[in-house]
Amino acid sequence: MEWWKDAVIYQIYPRSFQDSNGDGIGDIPGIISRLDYLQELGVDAVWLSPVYQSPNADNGYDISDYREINPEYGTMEDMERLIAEAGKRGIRIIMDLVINHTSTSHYWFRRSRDKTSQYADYYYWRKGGADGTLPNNWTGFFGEECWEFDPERCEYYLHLFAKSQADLNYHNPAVLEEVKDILRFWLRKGVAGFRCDVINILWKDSLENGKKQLALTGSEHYLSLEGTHEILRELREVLDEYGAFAVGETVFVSPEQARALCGRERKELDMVFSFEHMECDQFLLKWFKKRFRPKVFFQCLAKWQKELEWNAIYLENHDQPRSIPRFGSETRWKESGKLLAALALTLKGTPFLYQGQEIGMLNFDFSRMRQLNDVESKNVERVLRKFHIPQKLRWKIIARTSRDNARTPFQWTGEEGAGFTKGRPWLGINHNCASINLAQQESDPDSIWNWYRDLLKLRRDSEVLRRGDFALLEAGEQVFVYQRILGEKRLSVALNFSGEQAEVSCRGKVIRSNYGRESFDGKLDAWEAVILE
Ligand code: TEU
Ligand code: CA
Repeated sequence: MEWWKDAVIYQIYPRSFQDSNGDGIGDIPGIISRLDYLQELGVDAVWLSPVYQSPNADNGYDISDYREINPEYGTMEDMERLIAEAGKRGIRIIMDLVINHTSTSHYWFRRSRDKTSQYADYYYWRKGGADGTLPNNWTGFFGEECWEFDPERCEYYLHLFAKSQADLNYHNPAVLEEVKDILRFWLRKGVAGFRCDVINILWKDSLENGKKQLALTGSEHYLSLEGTHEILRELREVLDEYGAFAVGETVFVSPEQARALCGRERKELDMVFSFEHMECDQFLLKWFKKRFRPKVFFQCLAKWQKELEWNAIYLENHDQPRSIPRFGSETRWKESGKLLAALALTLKGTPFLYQGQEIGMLNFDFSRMRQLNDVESKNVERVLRKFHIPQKLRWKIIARTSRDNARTPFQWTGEEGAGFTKGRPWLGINHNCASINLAQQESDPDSIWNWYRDLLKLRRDSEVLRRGDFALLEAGEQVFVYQRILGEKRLSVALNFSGEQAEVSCRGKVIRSNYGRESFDGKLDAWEAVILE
């Protein structure tokens, strides 16, 4: 029945959504207390970033027990209550499935240190060279080496992410069987599906040296290989037992590779998060920013719209800086926030909204490293130091790219603690919460939040917006104009990504305008979005 094609999915980063007990950490009872809010906003499903037991080296993306809830977030009973309470409100729960690696605190890893144990081959263990060289020349995602020596086993283990995130060895069939059991465990509890973390790198074909590259040396040995497709087809069989859904986070994929991962006939994933549009303002790596050129962004989005039958649409998540300062304008916060909402909710595909996006939250206002938590930012700081990059430049690089930009607590109110916590928040709350907060926006009919709510309703009521084909009309330096077409029905969307007026050739009856205009003569104001019939 492909319910996800008509759905809008809301991502919750549990640590930062709602604290219920004053310890400064968001939790599951907190999420439950906000289900009415999500229903009012009008979303159909929630993707929960990981809530499993974890030592939190990477905030839950380092899992130490897939069948336990992190006590900071609550209990298994809380989780079951969340699934049930969400269900009562017509909201499905999607779990984050992190199966490329586990925490080194997982008992599989701990036992894997013993070469005679049944877990000995659950990970990639290798000897280094006699002269102290690492098993190969690969480099990891977090800007560091990806081999760590374990004194107990006297071997190195592979970790493409942080040191305490050891990559699982899918050459050992027992690993996949474990994963299938984990899927069943959660599907039996009633979750609707999974967001599959870095799912296109599961299979490593060999551990030979890679071709030297500026980043991710070795990646030709694991990016989107046939072995991964085979794993996904096995997982799909389990998902199908429950009619469950799967979206894959897929790094460095081309449209062709994406089709091979989520084409209907492939029986693997339902859709993928691609990254190309998120790379428009960077040069090789996210740490090297280049000027954002709307045209490049539009062309990229249009390309993916054309090349894929169905896309997962997103402008924000817990790994990316906020979208307004990035693709819009902080000085025209409200207009550009609404413009980005119009983009996210009128493309063809399943929109994923990230918590706080619906009230136009901005990047953090920290001023020093000490205020950050993100393991990636800390590693990069270390690497930049090693290369003697001066402090000022280091901070500049990290401040605009750090993942903590999206991880500051949700701004429910303008009070101290932002309605997020009565205690000391685990990560600093942005001082702009005095003006940017939900309470204010709920009471303001012209707010970004009310605009999101309105567009969500428009989408629910409009089959052409949900299912219609995409046709590009214009991808210019400032304007993005496209149509959604279903049979005789046709909607045009015109977006001006600039602070200057712009002209477009499409006309029609105004359905929505973020300037509240009633008729349209082809002239768009600064950061204006119009939807025409
Ligand atoms: O992200 C994978 C991933 O590609 C990002 O980490 C990306 O490399 C990075 O953000 C660039 O800055 C997933 C999760 O979304 C992320 O939160 C985890 O840290 C990572 O996997 C490891 O599990
Ligand atoms: Ca708490």
